[in-house]
Amino acid sequence: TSPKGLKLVESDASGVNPAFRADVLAGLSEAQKAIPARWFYDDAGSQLFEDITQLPEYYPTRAETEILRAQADEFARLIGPGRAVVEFGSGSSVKTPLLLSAIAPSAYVPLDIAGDFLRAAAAELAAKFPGLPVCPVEADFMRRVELPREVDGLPKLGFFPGSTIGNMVARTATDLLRSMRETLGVGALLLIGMDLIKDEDILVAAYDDVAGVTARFNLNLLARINRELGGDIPIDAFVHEARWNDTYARIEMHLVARKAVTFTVSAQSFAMAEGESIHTENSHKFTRRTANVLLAAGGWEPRARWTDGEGRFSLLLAEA
Ligand code: AVI
Repeated sequence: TSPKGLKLVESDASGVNPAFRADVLAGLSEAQKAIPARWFYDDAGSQLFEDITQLPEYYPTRAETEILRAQADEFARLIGPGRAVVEFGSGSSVKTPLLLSAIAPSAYVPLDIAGDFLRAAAAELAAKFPGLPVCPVEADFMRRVELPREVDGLPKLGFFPGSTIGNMVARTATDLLRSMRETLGVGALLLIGMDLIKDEDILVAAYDDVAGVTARFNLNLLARINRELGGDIPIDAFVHEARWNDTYARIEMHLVARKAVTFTVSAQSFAMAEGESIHTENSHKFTRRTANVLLAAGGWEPRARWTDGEGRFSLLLAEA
């Protein structure tokens, strides 16, 4: 499945997703060409992302899962039983059960824009937790979401693992945190994953693995553009690059042209010089302070924080 609500599934009568076309055409027309990362997640891209989470270099998934296993007693103590857990995204088959087993919630509400993944993940979860009301809601959680009647009056816990917040620039991340607060209400808690700043070599390797899976994930975007938007981008002319941007404390993924290229997408022509890139993803990394500042800007008061044994990744608990 795709991570946390990053998948959009819509198409017009001709089978083209108009939002995808608009983002690609606008992004390729900018001085620094850029395409939003949410378009990575077609079927092939979602599978490649699953493969990334298993790579030796890609530590975030393992580190966050380690925290969820190790801190179950602490979650139970600080969060307590009886909350409605509202997960932003369809949920993961490993992380979500760990949280639910730790805190004994009274309902589980996964929110996702992609209804097919949502229903499949909700059914799997319901089978694992007989007796727990599971109420999936198909919605874009970048805006306030109306929660189902079943959870009216229950205290809420928002869950947003994976450091997907890091794929957003600060302004978008702040807007999302504010929307989450509106969705969950005052007094709600939020358990959110944020990846940490560390040695640049470790970060770059996590986004440029030796097996080349992340390169395939990045290049798959060009294949998707060619297939879905009638493009003729010469994919072989591009190479994957992961760069550390120290100003914004983020890993950036780019697709760099190895030579001068011209191509068309949806009948529009584009030219790129040798060495010019298409910026395809940001993955921001945090410190304890920058994580807290971001939470506070979004209307959330930091309450607790956990890291894995090697201090690579953090899970934060905050209160609205
Ligand atoms: C989904 N997201 C948190 C991943 C990340 O680490 O930023 C996406 C990813 N891109 C390349 N590898 C993983």
